[in-house]
Amino acid sequence: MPDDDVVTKPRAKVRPKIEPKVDRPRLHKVILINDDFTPRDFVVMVLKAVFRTTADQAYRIMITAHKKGVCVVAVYTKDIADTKATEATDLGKRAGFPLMFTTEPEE
Ligand code: TYC
Repeated sequence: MPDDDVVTKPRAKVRPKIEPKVDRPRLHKVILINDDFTPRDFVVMVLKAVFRTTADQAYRIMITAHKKGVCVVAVYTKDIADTKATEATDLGKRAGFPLMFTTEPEE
C-alpha cells in the first residue's frame, strides 16, 4: 500500500497547564453613607478628590447614596480602601460634616 510510506510526525505531547496557586488579594468595597447635613456639592468634591472620579460619576454616586442610603464608590485592596475611606471621612470631619465612608470585603 502506498500509504505505508507516509511517515506521520509524532505530535508533541501536550503538557497539562499548571495554574500557579496564587490567590488574588480579596478586594474591599468603599461605601458612601447618606446623611442629612453634608451638602451635595461637598460630597461630589470629596469623591472627585479622593476617588479620582469624573464630576459626572461623582454626582451619580452621591445621588444614589442620597436616595438609597448607601452607594458603593469603588473597590480596592484592603489597605487602599481603608486609607481612602479614612481620608474622605476626615475631609468631611474637618469641614464640620458627618460625612461617612466605610469599607467591607467583597464576597
Ligand atoms: N443627603 C445630603 C443632603 O441632602 C447629601 C448627601 C448625599 C450627603 C450623599 C451624604 O453620602 C451622602 N444635603
